[in-house]
Amino acid sequence: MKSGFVNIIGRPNAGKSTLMNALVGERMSIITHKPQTTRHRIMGILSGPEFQIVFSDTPGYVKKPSYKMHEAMNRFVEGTVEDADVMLLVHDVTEELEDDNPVFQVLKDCTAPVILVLNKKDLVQPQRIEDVAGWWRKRAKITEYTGISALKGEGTAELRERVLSYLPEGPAYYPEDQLTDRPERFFAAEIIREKIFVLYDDEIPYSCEVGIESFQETKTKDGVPLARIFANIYVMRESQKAIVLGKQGLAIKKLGTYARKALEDFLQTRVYLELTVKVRDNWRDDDRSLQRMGYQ
Ligand SMILES: Nc1nc2c(ncn2[C@@H]2O[C@H](COP(=O)(O)OP(=O)(O)OP(=O)(O)O)[C@@H](O)[C@H]2O)c(=O)[nH]1
Ligand SMILES: [Mg+2]
Repeated sequence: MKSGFVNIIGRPNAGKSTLMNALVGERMSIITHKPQTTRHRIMGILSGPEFQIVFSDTPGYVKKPSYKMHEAMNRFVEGTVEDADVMLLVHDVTEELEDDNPVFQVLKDCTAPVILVLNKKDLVQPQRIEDVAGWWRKRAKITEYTGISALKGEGTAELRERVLSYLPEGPAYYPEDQLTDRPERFFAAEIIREKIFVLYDDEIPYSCEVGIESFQETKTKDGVPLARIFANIYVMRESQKAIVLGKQGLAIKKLGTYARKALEDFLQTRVYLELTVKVRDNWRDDDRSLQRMGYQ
């Protein structure tokens, strides 16, 4: 039996969550085209007859934290260095190469093997992969590299094999059927947040947090299973509340419909969803709020 912890880090939007979902084979972490989608460390557990890999998806490492939530996100990433058996450093090959990439700093303290995962190879010529790999190898301690497309699932099975080859002998840390360390309501909140990222522009996605007020599994009058979910959307200011609600409540109605459908898909049951928008003054910079929201 082989087992271990495999931590996925990189800059925002590199494709870390897409990769974790592909490696685990489940839709777990939310994915959007906007950077800074993931805000927490989220485990995805892959168990086989002779192995267990505990992946961690992490927030994109923010170069210049603008508020305390960013600092918390960066701390989640820094914490992954300590407990990694293998590091997956994900880099988007379409991105410019930055000599001041803040991920270098994180990697300096890393003693685990680092696999450089050059993602989005579907968007570039093969030579670009070699060039980018060469650039990284001059600047960081890279054990090996591979070009993949997490989106298309190209190279992900091979990557899983490479990861396994580095894992030590060890027991399964979690029951075989456990997929993650997070409860269902965490994912319910994440799914609502994903739809906020998709439907709203500018600063709104970055100003919202979702909290599940209650989550009840019941039945309809006809005995059909039904999840009743009451969720709060926290914004930072009154003016943002007006935007989230929209004219005559149209925007939040659309959000509710999108989120309910996604929740029904995820939970495989009918869902009744009620969304309430609340102002929690400048929550991104407020220690107490951040603590209640699980950032500290
Ligand atoms: N073309 C292409 N797009 C990809 C690939 N992998 C991910 N993407 C896209 O890149 C965007 C970001 O993907 P995510 O998985 O959310 O990236 P992330 O690194 O988790 O981002 P943060 O959570 O914001 O740090 C999404 O629009 C994905 O569909 C890939 O292999 N090819
Ligand atoms: Mg992510």
